[in-house]
Formats: sequence, C-alpha cells, structure tokens
Amino acid sequence: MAFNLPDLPYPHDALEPVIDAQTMQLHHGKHHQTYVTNLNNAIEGLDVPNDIERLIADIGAIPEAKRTAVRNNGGGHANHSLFWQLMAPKGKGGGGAPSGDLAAAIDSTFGSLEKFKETFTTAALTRFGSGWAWLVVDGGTLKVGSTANQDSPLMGQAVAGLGGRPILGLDVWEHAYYLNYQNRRPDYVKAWWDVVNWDKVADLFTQART
Ligand code: MN3
Repeated sequence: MAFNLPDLPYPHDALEPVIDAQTMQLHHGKHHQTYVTNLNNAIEGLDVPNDIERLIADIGAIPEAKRTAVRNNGGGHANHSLFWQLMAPKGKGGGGAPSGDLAAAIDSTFGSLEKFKETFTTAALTRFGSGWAWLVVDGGTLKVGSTANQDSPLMGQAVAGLGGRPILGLDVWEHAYYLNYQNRRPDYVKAWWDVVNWDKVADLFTQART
C-alpha cells in the first residue's frame, strides 16, 4: 500500500497571475511529491488506513518512532491534496463569493463575507513561520484558526491546536508564494481570494455537517 501524488485539477499556469506556473510546478511536483515519498517510507511495514484523512486523524495510533514523520508528511499530503481542490482559475470557478447555506453560515458566524475574510487573513498573517490558515466545521460551527508546519485540524485540537473538518485552507509556507511575492505574505493572501473555489468549499461544508 502506498500513497500517490494526485494530479492537479488544472494546468500549472491556470492560477496566474495569483499563483505563477513555476511556483505550482515546484509546489505540486517537488514539495507535495516529497511529502508523499517520505510518508510512504515512514509507513513501510506498518498496517495503516489507506485513506490519508483517516490516517492522520488517528495519528496517535502510529508507533512513536514513526509518528513525527507520519504527522509531518501525512499532514503535508492531506493538506496539499485538499489545497489544490480549493482553488480554480479566476473567473472560471475561482473568486467571487459563496452562496446558499455556506454564505448564510458565514454571515451568521462572522457578520459578513468581508469580516470573515479579515478574520481568516489575520489567522494567515499571524501564523509565525510555516503553517496553514483554516476555516473548519467543528461541532456544526464554523471556526477560523491556524496550524503550524503540516498539522491538520483533522489531527484534532490536542495535537494541532485546532480541531474540526477543514473546508478552506491556505498554505502560508514561504514555498507557496516566495517566487512571486518574496516576503510579502499579505499580498499573497489578499490576491488568493481571486482563486478560491467556493463551490468546492460549499461541498465540503455540506459534507462536514452530515
Ligand atoms: Mn506547501
């Protein structure tokens, strides 16, 4: 049993100018591939779930000698596999605003879409060093937070400092934006809203509540 690198759901240059083609090539083909390779090395000989989300949700079941490697690389595989799906080319599924139940839940939880974006942006900008900003469904409620390194909310509050089903996530590791934005993480986060695939977020919201 081995995990595989998923194909991107769009060409490498599809998210330009928000995310440049070279960043996508390196981020998907090198960084994500390395998480997959290192995860497969770490689980060799272990009896683990073949579903990456189930695997990292029960990270405590991994033998201690392998747990950090599985946490980092399994988290990296899960987070990036989700991240690619959460984006779409600007104007072709990317950007705009959520609708339906998700829009209503964002409004009632955060006050408005703009207030939600402010809260999420603060989480992304205050995550020191490498990590992720998240919108999660936790106990039926929307929450914003962040995790360090490749920790996932699926690992739970006790492990990751944030628990729940992730429905939107933003990679704020420098490898995600440095070629295009250098040190300007705020510019990357601001531009990123133009490629958010709200239909996918809405699907995940529906799944997380059922
Ligand atoms: Mn990354």
